[in-house]
Amino acid sequence: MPMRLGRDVVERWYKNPIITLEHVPFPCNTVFNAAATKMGDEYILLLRIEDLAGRSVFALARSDDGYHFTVDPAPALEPSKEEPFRSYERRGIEDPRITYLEGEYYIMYTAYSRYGARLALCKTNDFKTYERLGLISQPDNKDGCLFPRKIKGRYVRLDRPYGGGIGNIWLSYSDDLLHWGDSEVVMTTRGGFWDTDRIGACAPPIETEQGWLEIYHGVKNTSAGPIYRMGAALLDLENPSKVLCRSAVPILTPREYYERVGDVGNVVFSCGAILEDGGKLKIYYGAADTCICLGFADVNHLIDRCRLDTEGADLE
Ligand code: BMA
Repeated sequence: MPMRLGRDVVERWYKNPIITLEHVPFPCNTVFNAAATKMGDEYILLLRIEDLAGRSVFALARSDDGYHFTVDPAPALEPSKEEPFRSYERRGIEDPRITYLEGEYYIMYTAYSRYGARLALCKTNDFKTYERLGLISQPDNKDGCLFPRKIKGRYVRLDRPYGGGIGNIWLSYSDDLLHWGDSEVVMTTRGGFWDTDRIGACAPPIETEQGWLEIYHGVKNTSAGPIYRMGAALLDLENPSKVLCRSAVPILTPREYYERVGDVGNVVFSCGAILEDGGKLKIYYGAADTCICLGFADVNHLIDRCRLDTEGADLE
């Protein structure tokens, strides 16, 4: 097992951060939590950008190598001016996740308003024009992401309803991507662990022969505020509400200055990862709600980590 003691499983790129305010060609406060995908050979990040007024919008960044990105001159998506979206996006659109499904890029994001956070869905096939499809949850729900294929004939999503004051990861099914049900809890917080207070999906699930690999974030509240870390779990391919194994230790924890210090310190928060040939993952993550970073992990190594940690562990 090539895990080095005291190190994170995810390896940071030595040139982190990869996108900061200086890369954004229009005035804004911060750039963080980006969705990631590839369109042909082009790497695409949909960045969450908080404007000077404090409201989040999305902007596109493009790259031909996955390391060096150029941000488009204007936002790609802003809070809608048309109902029914207008009422529910007035405080911004946040934390997008992109899933390539049946020939289209679906973007699930958090619509934020005085009524709370709820999930919304939009699609594009060229990252030039976008079609909002619907508001697909009630509040309070966030961290939604679509699986990249139907399972047993239905679409599936992970999400994070806030029930009983606890944020756990749930799963729901749909026939049309707009109406969701048959909801079940998938993973819960673990008392005393690094993910003791809240958890939520990061990147959309990645299909492997062994199961769906899900990278998720976990929160531990401390006397100095929350710490956001990342972990991994493997879900059953045909019954994804079944957790096969789960990392006991975080795969990434805030340690570097750019993860410790920013608008919200001690945060690593991913909304997207890209699987490269050979099983290497490029994980894009927001650091301290202030910049975007890149980390690498081998898919099999992450799965080994989950399996090793689960042997003998008491998973709630
Ligand atoms: C979560 C989300 C993320 C953010 C994190 C840390 O609730 O709002 O967008 O990165 O808090 O502030």
